[in-house]
Amino acid sequence: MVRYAALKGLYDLEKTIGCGGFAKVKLATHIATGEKVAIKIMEKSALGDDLPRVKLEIEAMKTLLHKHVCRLYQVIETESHYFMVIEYCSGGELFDHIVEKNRLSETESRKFFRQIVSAVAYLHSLGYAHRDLKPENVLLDRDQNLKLIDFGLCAKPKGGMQNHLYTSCGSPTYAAPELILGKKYLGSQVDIWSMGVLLYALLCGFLPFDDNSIENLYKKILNGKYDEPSWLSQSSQRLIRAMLQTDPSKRINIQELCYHPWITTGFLNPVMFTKKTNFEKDEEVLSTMSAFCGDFEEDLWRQMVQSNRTEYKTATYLLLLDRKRRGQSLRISTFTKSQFKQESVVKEIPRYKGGVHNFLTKLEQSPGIRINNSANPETAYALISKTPDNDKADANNFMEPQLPGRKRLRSMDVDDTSSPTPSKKPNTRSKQVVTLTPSIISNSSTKTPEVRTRQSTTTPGSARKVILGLERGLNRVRCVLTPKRSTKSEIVGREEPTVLSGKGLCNVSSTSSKCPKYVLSRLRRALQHKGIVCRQKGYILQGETEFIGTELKKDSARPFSSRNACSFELEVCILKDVMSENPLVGIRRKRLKGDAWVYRRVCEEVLALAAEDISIEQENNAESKCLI
Ligand code: 6BB
Repeated sequence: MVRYAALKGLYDLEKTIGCGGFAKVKLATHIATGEKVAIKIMEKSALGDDLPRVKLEIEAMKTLLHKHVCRLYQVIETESHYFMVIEYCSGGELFDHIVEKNRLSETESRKFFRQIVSAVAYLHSLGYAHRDLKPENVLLDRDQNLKLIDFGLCAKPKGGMQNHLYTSCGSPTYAAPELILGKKYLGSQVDIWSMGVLLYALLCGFLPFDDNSIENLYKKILNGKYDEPSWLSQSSQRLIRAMLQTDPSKRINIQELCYHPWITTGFLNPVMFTKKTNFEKDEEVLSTMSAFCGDFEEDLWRQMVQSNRTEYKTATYLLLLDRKRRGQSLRISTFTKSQFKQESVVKEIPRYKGGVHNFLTKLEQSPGIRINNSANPETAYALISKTPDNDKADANNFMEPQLPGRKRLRSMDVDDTSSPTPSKKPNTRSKQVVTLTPSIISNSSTKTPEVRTRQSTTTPGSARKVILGLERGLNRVRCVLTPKRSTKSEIVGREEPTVLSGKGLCNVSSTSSKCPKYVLSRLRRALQHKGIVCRQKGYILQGETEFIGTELKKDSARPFSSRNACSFELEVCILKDVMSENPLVGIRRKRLKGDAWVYRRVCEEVLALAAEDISIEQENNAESKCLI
């Protein structure tokens, strides 16, 4: 694993959750608070012409403070890297939530869509256009609230949002006609179009404009014609039509959207937001930090405001603020005391050549290792009145300062399952529950020709039932099972398949076969049949579809991504269900890179093809062929 000196003592890095272009996103623990964060890591040497875009992304995320925009806690710039420490969203992508449910009800769609409208109205009010709005860029937090991510393509037109932009970028399926035509366009108007596609995807479970050929996809978008499935209410249809107007001047604008009857139904009030850009001053959090690091509250506050999200202290303050909002105790690990001291000593903030604060300069002055200062009389114990709770906290090197006369928040977090122990081994196998059923698109009236063919001709009903029926069964039992993976599962290229149960059963389709090797061979055959190159590691097949998309590159911005490129993993595993005695053989899927909808379609097709074979095996009662 790559170790980054700049993060040492501050963040414990865990697994990679996203990777693309020049950036990767890793899960991490903020050591001082024990809170989970996401860290976007960008290597400067790989940025090239994209450097101004990264700077804009950082500037935007520093400015934007909204409940439904993923919060930036800290930026660390070193000579070689940028590290953006961002809010953790344990619920994963909205995209997976849609796939899991096939499509969302109007009520749930409205709840989510109001949050998106609120975030986008806020961005626009501050002069920013997102330009890459899609369900993959909307994450869910632990409370099922949406958070917008990826401001890597955002724009802040000089002179305000009424000024035109010229760069074609974003994802083709969400791109407005004026973008495809390469015309000048207004950022606010292309965002509204993408939101129309997004709302359609929420309510329908598929895209309004879709095609394997990028040329046909563009034709469909320019034509502006899409199917309106029968389950869409009149009001939903009207709103989608207002957003998917090919003529941008006729498209609904963000103010009208906030007040649209579909948006206000059941809520009475329109979507609203406050235009703030400064985080609030919370005396309790400040005094907790002041008690911990010995700085005066006012000095601390000034440092945090002036340093503009470059300090570890600011990240700690913001994470403690989040804990307080959730009703959790304010605690700081004594392990990090030396880091805070270091920041207090450096009064003049050193600046890196490029103008962004250089955190490494300070780290080079520090010992660079985590020191347990709990024995120091100035530190933890002088500030904490000893209680059984505090003893417990000390065991984890966390302190919960208690100042005289100050009301203390709950001392123990009943619902706090994240480990506050910095040294504790992270859970490297957390997954989201996603059910990918071959039937998703069969309900739709907007099937692509290819999908229609597969369903009507290539996949016999029995084969589809083999996967589909069992998946439904899995949905039922998923919640009551205990998460458990066999220890062998961590071994790469293992000889035995991974055993999954409970929470591990997400993104998993069950099969009717009892023989993992047989399923593996059928999967390999299906991938081969589809012309997908794959690599095998034990029971894992890694497939990659080729890049055949057209790229529209203008200026220095990221072009439309190649439409058909995606890489993914299919793993044959054993499904253990406490409700039934017999284990099943399942297929777990995971998107590694590329377009989410392409991934979904490829998986559907490969699984359907493999299911055909498996159902034949079942009919022939061919379990005895298990030694293939
Ligand atoms: C972020 C995140 C924040 O993720 C691949 C790209 C925040 C991701 C997260 C999660 C799942 C589980 C736990 C945490 C800012 N920018 C990008 C981010 C990008 C990846 C999202 C998932 N798909 N929390 N999480 F997504």
